[in-house]
Amino acid sequence: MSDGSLRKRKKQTETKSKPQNEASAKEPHHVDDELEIDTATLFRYTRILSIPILLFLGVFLYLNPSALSDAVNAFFGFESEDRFGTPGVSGDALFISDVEKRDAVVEAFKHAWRAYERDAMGSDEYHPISQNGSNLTEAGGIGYTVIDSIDTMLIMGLDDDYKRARQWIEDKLDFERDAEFSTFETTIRLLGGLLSAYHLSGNDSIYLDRAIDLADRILPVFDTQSGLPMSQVNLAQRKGFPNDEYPNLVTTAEVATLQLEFRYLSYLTGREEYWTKVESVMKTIKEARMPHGLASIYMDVDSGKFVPSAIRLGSRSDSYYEYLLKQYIQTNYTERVYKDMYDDAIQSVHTHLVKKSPYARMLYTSELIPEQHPNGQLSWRLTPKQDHFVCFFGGSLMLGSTITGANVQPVSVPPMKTELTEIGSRDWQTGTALVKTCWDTHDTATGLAPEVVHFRIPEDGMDDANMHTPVDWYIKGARPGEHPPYDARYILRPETIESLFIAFRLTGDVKYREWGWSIFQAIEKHCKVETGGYAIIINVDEVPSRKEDKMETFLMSETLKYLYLLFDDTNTLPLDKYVLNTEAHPLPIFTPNIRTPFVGH
Ligand code: DMJ
Repeated sequence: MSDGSLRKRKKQTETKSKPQNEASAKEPHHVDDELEIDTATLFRYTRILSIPILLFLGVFLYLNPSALSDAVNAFFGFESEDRFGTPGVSGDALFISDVEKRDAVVEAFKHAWRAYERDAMGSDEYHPISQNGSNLTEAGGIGYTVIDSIDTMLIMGLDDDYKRARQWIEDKLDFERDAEFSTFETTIRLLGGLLSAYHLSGNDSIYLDRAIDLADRILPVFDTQSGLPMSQVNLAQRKGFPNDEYPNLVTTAEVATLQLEFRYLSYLTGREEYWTKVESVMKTIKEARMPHGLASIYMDVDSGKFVPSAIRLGSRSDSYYEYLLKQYIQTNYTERVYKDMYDDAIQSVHTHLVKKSPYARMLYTSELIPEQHPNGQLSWRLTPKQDHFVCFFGGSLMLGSTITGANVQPVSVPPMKTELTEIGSRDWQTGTALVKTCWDTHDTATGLAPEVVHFRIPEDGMDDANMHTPVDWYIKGARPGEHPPYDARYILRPETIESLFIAFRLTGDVKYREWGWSIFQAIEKHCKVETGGYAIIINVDEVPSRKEDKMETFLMSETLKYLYLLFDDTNTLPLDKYVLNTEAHPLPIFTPNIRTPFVGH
């Protein structure tokens, strides 16, 4: 813009000077006089013009008191007094796609999808090194990869790939499989994927028909004493089964992360049972509230109570927190009960789990591990362990603060401090700090973050262990020259990138794009399989990296989708119109047309 106005100004000067030169050719002795007159005229005009300009500026600053300080802060990169973050740098980037980077992400998606299509079309999972597919059970595939990827193709505008994938769904998809599948995974990846494809394709009925077929096969899992769903479902028998590993128990994330999908299906079909079954789970969870307000990772499927087990934001409870907020958003903020449950849970997280590392003061969330004493008493041991899963939480907190913690709607980008309540402001700051921590855990040899990190605490005994004492965080059990522990791997997970996408949308701060780009490049460098696809790496601190022969389906449904959205402009899937399920399948926000018993007033 400034180039254009400079060019314009130069042109005006040239046009003006022309008659002057003509005049001076005729009357060379009056050149100085004319110049003096011109200068005087110019001075007079400037004085006249300056009055309305100053008036205009005065009114503008009166109406936008922070405009001047914002400009200064943006120039020097200071945090504004009135706002969170540094607008200006920021704001403009929001509406401009970074086309080159966005297209690079599309190329990566094509590299993944087309290899899968070439070697394993229709198989549930893909193994890029052996160029093979495999199914989750011996009963045959259920379209795990195809359905999880199809909305990303629609969003990226990959029409030909999309048509072939749709054709596969029309011709080959079959849920009549006599085997047990995870209730949670089948819902978030398949039901979520089908519903999203239905909406994004402009209501192509094939997806809704398949979604209804699948949901009806899953519904019997809710037929338990407590109404909490069983972990496994046999799709052909239409029957729920417990998990072999922990019969009678269900995980909190699994039971509390089915709601967005079944509620949207209920909205589309008018069938209340989809709604009431998943809503009754939330009612059970609300009634089971423990005194500290936190959720353990396991619940008893008969009693509907929490059982003493780890408390954390990571695996087996992560998306419980995510869906509390998203259920409130999904129904257009009409169900107050979810706001209350969310605020209550987040307060407890702040009270009990949010901690800082000793040196760089990195903010993280700890775990609480229950310990049963011989006298029967239960105590909780704080463990400074943070799963990669937790990295969804920074972005989620930021989003929550602009909704449940806002005084006005919508808040500015980034929010003005006066627009957030005290709680909202706390969540915003915790959220941005957690996003930064997750980014900082990419400080590894590959630039990729491990599956699990531990933070230093005074009593960890690490100082005596060896010469290379970690400063703030470390990968537990990782020793040079030895086989890496499970925690050291990067399995193409999306959580940090998901938070970067949300943080960018809410702030417009380009640093989130820069961090995302750096992670994308690391994936390209260390996980890409030249013949096609991407693979897990078993140690983020080892270069060249060693790969494992698996490409998780969430690479195409989440990781690459979030990267694409990070570099695209805000018109694609605006956050005030869509809520993304935990597998990054976008579902539209709607106002519910049924009134249910669980209104929570
Ligand atoms: C995804 O399947 C979902 O995001 C789920 O909620 C947990 N995490 C994996 C990806 O890491």
